[in-house]
Amino acid sequence: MNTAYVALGANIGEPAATVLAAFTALAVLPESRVLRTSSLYRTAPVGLRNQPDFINAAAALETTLGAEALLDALLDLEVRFGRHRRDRNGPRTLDLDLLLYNDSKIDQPRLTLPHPRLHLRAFVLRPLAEIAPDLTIPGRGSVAAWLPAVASQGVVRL
Ligand code: PH2
Ligand code: MG
Ligand code: MG
Repeated sequence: MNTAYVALGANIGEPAATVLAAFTALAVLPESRVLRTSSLYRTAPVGLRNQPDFINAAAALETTLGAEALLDALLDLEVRFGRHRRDRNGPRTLDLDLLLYNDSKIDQPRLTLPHPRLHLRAFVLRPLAEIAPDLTIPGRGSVAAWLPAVASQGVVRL
């Protein structure tokens, strides 16, 4: 059995409803079980600033899917929620990012684990710290230790 952490984000349509529906969709993924889901967070856009605020959240899964199969399942869900590939960096109906898979370190074109920017983003760290306060990011140290560095990023727990 494997443990995986997934980041959820949405900022067009009905983002809060979308993220809640995505929790439900994760719960019915094959060979997988949702262990924990975070609160929803309203977050200021990072990167491309001129776009609506996001709703972000995180989920912990237990799964017998391998990391690549899980990634495929997540990308499939994004499409089912109306995601178009043109929205890279721009507004999106649903973004599902695989953050961690056990303590795997993977560096492949399709998949980098741990997610390479996870430790720099309050919109990922805050929900993750809520569901896994003692979590360690392989090669980077604890989630808790990175939180102060991102304290100035606009994140409000709903
Ligand atoms: N996702 C991005 C880029 N910027 N900003 C916030 N607040 N939330 C996101 O989920 C997000 C972002 C790329 O996936
Ligand atoms: Mg993504
Ligand atoms: Mg993303």
